[in-house]
Amino acid sequence: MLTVWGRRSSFNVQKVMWLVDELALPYRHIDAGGKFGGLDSDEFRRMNPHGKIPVIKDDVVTVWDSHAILRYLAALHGKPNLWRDDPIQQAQIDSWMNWSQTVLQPDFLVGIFWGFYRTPADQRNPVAIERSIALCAAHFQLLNTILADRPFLLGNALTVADIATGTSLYRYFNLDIDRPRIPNVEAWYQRLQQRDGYQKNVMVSFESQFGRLDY
Ligand SMILES: N[C@@H](CCC(=O)N[C@@H](CS)C(=O)NCC(=O)O)C(=O)O
Repeated sequence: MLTVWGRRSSFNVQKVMWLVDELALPYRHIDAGGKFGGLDSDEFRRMNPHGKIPVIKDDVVTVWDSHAILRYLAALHGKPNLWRDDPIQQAQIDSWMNWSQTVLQPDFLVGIFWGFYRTPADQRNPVAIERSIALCAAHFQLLNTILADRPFLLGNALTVADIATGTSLYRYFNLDIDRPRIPNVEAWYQRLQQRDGYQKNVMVSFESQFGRLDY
């Protein structure tokens, strides 16, 4: 049986929960982090020495870091649709996953979601926020180009690349910020919103995080 630790309001936990539901895996969910705490206990630190969520454990192994978890679960349960045996196709998925974790997430989650939405108005850095908004506009315009001839990032079907990257869309489209015209990204967002796993795990109100820097 799979166990997933992490509060459902966490963006990184949402990705994992979405995949778990796409795979229709039976699981036990344990709230941890934020108001639930528990990340500093010896037991939790033995699972993730960094004391962060998400963490998963199955009958064989404990895995921490959302993208390591996505790769592990998809490799085990998600072939041939969400994950691929062919290293060439796998590398395409991986490229988007890395881009989304190392480029999009810092500019969107840190720069806009934390820098603008979660930071109290009198503590915001308007120059840094404007820069992040411009960087994200460029990122989403690039995605708009990629999605011009395909419904999902890698082609005709959802892969883990869409899960890693598409989790940002709910927040991006629901923040009060300027966005460029990106109809192909909007159409992709519509497609993702039709999926039960996206509705249940990603389309989660984040209002309680407004102007609040603590977890
Ligand atoms: N790179 C890690 C980041 C993990 C991380 O920073 N998790 C945050 C939540 S998104 C956390 O544990 N924060 C402490 C808390 O929620 O109490 C991943 O993708 O899993």
